[in-house]
Amino acid sequence: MIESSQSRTPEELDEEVRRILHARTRRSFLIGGAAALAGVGLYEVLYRAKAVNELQWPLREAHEANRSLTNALFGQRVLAPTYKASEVTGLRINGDFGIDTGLIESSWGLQLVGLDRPQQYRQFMPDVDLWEYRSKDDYQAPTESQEPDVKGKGPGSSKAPAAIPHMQESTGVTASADAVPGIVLRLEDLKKLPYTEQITQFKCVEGWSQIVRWGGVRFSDLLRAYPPANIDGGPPKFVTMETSNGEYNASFDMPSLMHPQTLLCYSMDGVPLQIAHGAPVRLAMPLKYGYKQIKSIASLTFSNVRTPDYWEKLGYDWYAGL
Ligand SMILES: Nc1nc2c(c(=O)[nH]1)N[C@H]1C(S)=C(S)[C@@H](COP(=O)(O)O)O[C@H]1N2
Ligand SMILES: [Mo]
Repeated sequence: MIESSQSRTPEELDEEVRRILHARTRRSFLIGGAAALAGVGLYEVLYRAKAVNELQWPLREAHEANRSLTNALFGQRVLAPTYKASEVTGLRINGDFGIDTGLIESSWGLQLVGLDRPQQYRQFMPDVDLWEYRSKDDYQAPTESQEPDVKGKGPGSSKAPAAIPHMQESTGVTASADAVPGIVLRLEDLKKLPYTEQITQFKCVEGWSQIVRWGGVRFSDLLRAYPPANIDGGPPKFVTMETSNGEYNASFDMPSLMHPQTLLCYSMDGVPLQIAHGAPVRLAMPLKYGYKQIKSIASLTFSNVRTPDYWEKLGYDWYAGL
């Protein structure tokens, strides 16, 4: 199913799969054998094993081994297959953790934390935590007579007041000690970056898959425009993405994000993304399962610390490669 973008033949890849699988099988066999000799069953080994993020370590090890297998074989050299427009099936809606169905999209901003010299950008905020995501659910519609003057919309305007981003003005007031400096990008900022479309298969770990036409910005293009600061003398190793209320999150290694098919999407089928699909911006990452493709992204933090994902904490694989 996976096309190699480099020059190895399918036979050569097969051979490499066999070699790596063979090495792994021998290793698992040795571990199993040692357990048998010790007079305890594998179940017991699992049962006694200390849980690492809710998953007994031997199972976690298997996940990690899968990761090295995937990496060793394909790394970032392969592309997920792409499809024709006529093959698009659309995407069902699945998972609403952290999604505010009443989000006023014009109040949305993407917080970037860990950039190189964030002060150089006009979107700099001394504390990005102060960004306010507004929701229609919180919004009290004014009565006709009390309609306030908002941004030139005088009384009698038939429309609700336009949402105004609540960017705190930097008045020179010293930021508090736990302030998180960064920049906040608006959708318009993302739309200024190169636009990429791709039609790829979306796979949920529950066992369904659909063909989706995504549009947005390659993560690598975002990074070129807004490069991260080095950490400990090198580029950061991980990125954590979160919804505005922190209810859903996912973290990624940098190579997975730099893959040319990793998109920060704001359109589906050529039209703006629906809220339930993660508007204004969600991730599309066709080489990983759906649960890594976080919807309604509000913040993106560069770090050398790998934060546990929403689903990883519940026992799922962190890497989640197909
Ligand atoms: N914020 C958020 N993102 C999320 C989820 C969620 O519950 N909340 N579910 C994940 C899972 S398990 C899947 S399969 C996909 C579903 O995306 P869709 O609703 O656009 O099909 O979103 C992923 N991203
Ligand atoms: Mo999923």
